Amino acid sequence: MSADYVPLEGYETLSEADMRAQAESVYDTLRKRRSIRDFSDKPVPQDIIESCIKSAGTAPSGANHQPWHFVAISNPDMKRKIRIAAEAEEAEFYGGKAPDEWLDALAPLGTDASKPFLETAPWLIAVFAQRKGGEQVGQSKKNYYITESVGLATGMLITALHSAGLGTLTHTPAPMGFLRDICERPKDEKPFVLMVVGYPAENAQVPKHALVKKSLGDISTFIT
Ligand code: IYR
Repeated sequence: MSADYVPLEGYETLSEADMRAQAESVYDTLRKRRSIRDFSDKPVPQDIIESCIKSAGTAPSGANHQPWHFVAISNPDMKRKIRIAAEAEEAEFYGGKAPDEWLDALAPLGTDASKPFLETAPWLIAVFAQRKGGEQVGQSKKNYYITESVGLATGMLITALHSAGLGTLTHTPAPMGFLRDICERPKDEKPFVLMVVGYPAENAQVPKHALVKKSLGDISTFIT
């Protein structure tokens, strides 16, 4: 089968000044993102969540197989089930399973096995990575670069949610197998991350240490 190409659309060449302003403006938006653990129970309309998931679905992926599935949950019974299962995993984690080095790394966060936000926040988005799939729904070809693809899509989801003014927590209760069962997803899908989404509570607090990001010089090397 030969490749079928069409003209590129949707790129507008900006002046360097506009490009600079745009790039700085995106940075200014993204640098304000924080992982939130204190959520308001104020509802968020479903259509906003849908738009953010559509943004995530534009991510690049191996062979364009789009190896992801997003389960968005606002149903209180489902949120409760997820909280109970996640807290059971976390109780084991904090109660002896986690190595000391890991617990030391988490100490500045002050996290523990209690996860009330899984019920308080109006939306949970369980992200699944599909081992099998294809460009068309229902195919079961091999997928490629699954972790990279789903990671990119999740990053774009977080960017969309934050840009829409919502707070998020990237939550990874380990192991997450319970999410597949509760969300009734097939065996060849692996839970990737559980995004907690909503408005930050009015007096939400964030850990001070996470405000500090590595500098441009620390995270990059320019070879010109
Ligand atoms: N899943 C646990 C532990 C945890 C692990 C990491 I790495 C974090 O950055 C934060 C928490 C929990 O959610 O408490």
